[in-house]
Amino acid sequence: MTNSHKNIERIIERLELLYECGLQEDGTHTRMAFSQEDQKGRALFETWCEEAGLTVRQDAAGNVIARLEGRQADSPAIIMGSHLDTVPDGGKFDGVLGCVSGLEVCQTLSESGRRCEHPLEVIVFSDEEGFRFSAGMVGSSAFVGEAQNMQADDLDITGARREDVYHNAGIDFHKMAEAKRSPETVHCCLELHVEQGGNLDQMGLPVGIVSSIAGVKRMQISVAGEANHAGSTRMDQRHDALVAAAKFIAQLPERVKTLGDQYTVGTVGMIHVEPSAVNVIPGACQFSLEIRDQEAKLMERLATALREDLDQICREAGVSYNWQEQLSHAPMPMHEGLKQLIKEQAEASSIPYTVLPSGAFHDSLLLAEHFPTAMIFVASVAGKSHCKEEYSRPEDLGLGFDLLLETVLAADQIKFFD
Ligand code: HGY
Ligand code: MN
Ligand code: MN
Repeated sequence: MTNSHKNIERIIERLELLYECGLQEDGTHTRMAFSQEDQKGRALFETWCEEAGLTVRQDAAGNVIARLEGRQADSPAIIMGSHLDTVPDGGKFDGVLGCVSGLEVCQTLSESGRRCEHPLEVIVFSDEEGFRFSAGMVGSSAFVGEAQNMQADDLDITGARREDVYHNAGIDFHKMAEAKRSPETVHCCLELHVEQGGNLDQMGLPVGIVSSIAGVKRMQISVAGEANHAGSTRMDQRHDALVAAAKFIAQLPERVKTLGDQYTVGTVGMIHVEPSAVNVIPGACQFSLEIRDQEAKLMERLATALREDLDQICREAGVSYNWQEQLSHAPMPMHEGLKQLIKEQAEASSIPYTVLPSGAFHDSLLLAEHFPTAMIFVASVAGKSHCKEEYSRPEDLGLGFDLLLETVLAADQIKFFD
């Protein structure tokens, strides 16, 4: 089966309709996890699934699970999962492509009267991005049975309590563990996703097969100094929390370069100063710190070195700090047998590809620890992502969809992935 023009048209139309669910008053587009906009997008997606003849349910972690039965009713499912929540003013493709393409696989097979042996499931994992509560992959963590460092009283970026936000989204915070999926009900997991980097675009390739997914460590760092008068406090009498934080942040790129390898990245994405007044020396400063790499030991070494840097900078500035780890996942290789299967389908369909690591994390990072899991990338033009300029060419989307469809059909013929 190869991609028909209709598939791509329907995929692109759905990407656009979901994008518009996130339209904000200021013209930006955001579907923050558990927000009205996120729920609007999920409801629209559920309607499409029902119209395509899939049964739809939500698990205890708010993951949407749309299922198309196979010939062998009680056999384990082939899962095509990703996410619909976005970062602030994110693009049209991140996460959404995997959900919409998974639905397109099911709809294409149904419309052509073809049924797989295995049931097919399209899963929308909740809160993959994690910018609301600073720790992502909430739905997939519960799905694989991995407890996250989450408390009912955690406050999100608007000051709302985690338990209340989840309750308003129909999720009982205290029952999320019930979402744990038993491995014998899963045949394999496949995620189609935009690369979110520029490698494929630079190589002029439409698709990639992911070798491994970078690990991630996310910390919330609070620096406490002394608020004081900006005019009457001499420079040598100050304990300025922002200056200490700024010193640490300014040296981050050099430290990552010195201690890391070609895949190591370090980012401070959020910062907050108190009392944040022009004539008051900052008494407190909180910022996020995130490091990623393809090698767990290197990430540990870098985190230790950065913590020592902060310790020294704060001692010299006469301020104190708190280093709180919020998210920590080791890098994960993708399943060898599934990667080989994707390669075979690409070669059989003469789809040019390369094998490459993922710098971004995905729900598949967690799925891969528990189920046979692989990812297919579609080229991101100029490598742009997590911004409105995110774009992938329709012809590349079509080849990505073809490869996903062919891989699902091939995986359906395999008895068991060890
Ligand atoms: O941050 C990430 O890597 C993913 O896009 N959530
Ligand atoms: Mn994503
Ligand atoms: Mn993302």
